[in-house]
Amino acid sequence: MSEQNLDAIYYAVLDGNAPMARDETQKALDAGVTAEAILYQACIPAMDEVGYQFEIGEKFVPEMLIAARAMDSAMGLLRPLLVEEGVQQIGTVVAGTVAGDLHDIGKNLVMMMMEGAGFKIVDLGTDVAPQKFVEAVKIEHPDIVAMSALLTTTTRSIISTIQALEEAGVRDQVKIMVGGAPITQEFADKVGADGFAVDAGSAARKARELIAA
Ligand code: B1M
Repeated sequence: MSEQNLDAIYYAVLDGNAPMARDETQKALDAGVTAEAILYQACIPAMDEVGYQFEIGEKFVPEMLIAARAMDSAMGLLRPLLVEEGVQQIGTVVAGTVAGDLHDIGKNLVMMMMEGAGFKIVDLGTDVAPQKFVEAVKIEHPDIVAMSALLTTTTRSIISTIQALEEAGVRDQVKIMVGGAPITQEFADKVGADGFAVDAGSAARKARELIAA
């Protein structure tokens, strides 16, 4: 039964059918499938397939967008289940998708998992200019600045944001975490970030490690 549930969610997200994605997610939860299984075995693989079909010219930007909306409708049900409630706050994270980049699904997942790990999250949204990160650091005094980039071209914005933090004299007050599909450990090391993670679960673990260090 759970395989069938997961397949139905996968195809609902792939086809960009938001009501079906939500209904099938509810059915799967009622059938005892975990929120984590739905996220990692249906929703994320469906978005990967959307990306692949975009690459080979079988899907276009509007279809990516409606798939993202379908995933978001499933996330409406999964979000509260993935975030543990009542966790003691262990630090503050200022998070955003860097300048020029509008992708926010991955960032939102990362924030959700970090929130579940006990962090207060200050979400700056998408297309966040370097100066906006700087201002947020000055106002919020976070432990971590988390930057997400999904486009090869916007990895440059990570570099300019780190430069802006250095120029403002606040770089050493925070740990910097970077992530997103084009980001690697090698890139993180090269730009002088303190942490990198491949997915939302390991991002939350890394954030805890960074503030414990
Ligand atoms: Co875009 N897009 N897109 N897109 N899009 C990609 C990223 C792409 C790989 C598709 C492809 O060609 N296969 C490609 C980038 C190629 C490249 O540069 N290497 C691409 C492109 C080209 C574009 C446009 C340029 C298309 C165009 O207009 N011609 C355009 C750019 C707009 C802009 O940003 N300025 C564009 C637009 C869009 C939409 C707006 C239509 C939509 C985004 C909607 C939204 O986010 N609200 C969209 C989508 C949906 C995608 C794909 C299909 C899915 C992205 C996603 O949500 N994945 C994507 C293909 C793909 O990823 N397979 C694609 C699911 C999500 C859970 O994964 O975001 O990787 P991800 O996040 C993961 C990890 O990366 C990691 O953890 C997350 C959860 O596990 N992670 C971190 C992320 N941030 C982290 C931070 C951390 C640690 C880990 O620490 C701080």
